[in-house]
Amino acid sequence: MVHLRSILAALAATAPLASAAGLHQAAVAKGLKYFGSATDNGELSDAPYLAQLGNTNDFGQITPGNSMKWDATEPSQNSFSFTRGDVISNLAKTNGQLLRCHTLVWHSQLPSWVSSGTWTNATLIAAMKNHITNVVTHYKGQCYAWDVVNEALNEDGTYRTNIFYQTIGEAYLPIAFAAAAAADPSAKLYYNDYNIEYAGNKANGAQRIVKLVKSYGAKIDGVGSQAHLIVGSVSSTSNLAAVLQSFTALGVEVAFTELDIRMTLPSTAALLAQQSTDYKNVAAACVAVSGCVGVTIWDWTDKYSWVPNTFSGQGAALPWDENLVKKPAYDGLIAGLGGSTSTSTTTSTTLRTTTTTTTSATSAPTGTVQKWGQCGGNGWTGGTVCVSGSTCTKQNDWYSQCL
Ligand code: 9MR
Repeated sequence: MVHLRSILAALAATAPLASAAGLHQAAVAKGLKYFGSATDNGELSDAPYLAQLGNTNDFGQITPGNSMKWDATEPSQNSFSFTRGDVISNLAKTNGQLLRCHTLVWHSQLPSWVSSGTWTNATLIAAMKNHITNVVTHYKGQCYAWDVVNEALNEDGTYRTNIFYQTIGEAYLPIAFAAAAAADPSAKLYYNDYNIEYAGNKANGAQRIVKLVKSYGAKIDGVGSQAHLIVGSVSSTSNLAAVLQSFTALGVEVAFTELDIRMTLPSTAALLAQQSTDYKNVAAACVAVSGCVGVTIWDWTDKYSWVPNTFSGQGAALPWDENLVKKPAYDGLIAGLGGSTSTSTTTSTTLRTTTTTTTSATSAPTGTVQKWGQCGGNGWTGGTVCVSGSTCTKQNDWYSQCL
């Protein structure tokens, strides 16, 4: 893996600039499997939205935001509905994109027949296995990965109290993974959670889950770090990478699975510039870790972000604005993925904004690199001179950072 990543990076360094014309292309040039986006049925009647979602220069992978969840797929016991999920799996096929399937066991968007049912250990295990077996079998061979269990942890790293934990205990996790593996042996099976981007109790809890599943002899292939982040509060690339490495050290791959970086509205040039830097740091962290396979943003335009509905007064969390116009965050992602922002301009569609006053916040490929920015590493073609007050510091063969 390490060798493949460095070979790909070396190839990318000598490849024509056009090889990094978009987010997915830049990601693949660095040895990642994909850059992708969440989406769902309600948005697909929006023609300009659909066109950009299918732009595989930017998106080589999609995730259904809602339509494969338990309430959508098994609204009443043993009665399955795959209509809306199939729309997304078929779209992935039509577009030639990888599909991340989301999610099998979660306390939320759980129909009340499960959450408020009367269960014994045996009956809930049977119902959970029946759900997993039916859904995973239906999509067998189509999912690059399944988020098997989602958000099982409290912030302090203890298990969240949900119907599964209350009734079955922690064994529900390995039982779920084993059922998914039996139904589709080729899908990568992930534990997925938020606030595990930073070292601490919750990230430790996710590591404990990886070990637990393995200790039962069940298969777990990955940890999904959702990365619902806040502008100005995103840690450095090296810190983000170190946490990813704490998972890969356990023999699993990692991905940023639901990335968005929200701000308190209204958005300003300064906030957009900071957001661009934050996006760059997240993307660069995935590039820096050989077991990090991809980055998925939780939809690509502010028009369809979940953030304003959940966090009052916050939003503007995605790299495209509500008018489907690219924000500085797009160039930040390209820079973090080691691509060329100038190339993205030459190949951009009409969705691209023509002027922006805030791009100076993203490190120009050959200019001075800001503090925390990438300044070297195998395949790096960007700037190598740090702004005064910071020094280019090697983190690993693929990543040096102005610190
Ligand atoms: O994007 C999803 C949104 O449309 C739903 O209203 C919401 C309901 O909980 O779920 C959103 O997706 C969540 C994902 O499934 C798990 N991690 C948190 C995401 C944002 O809430």
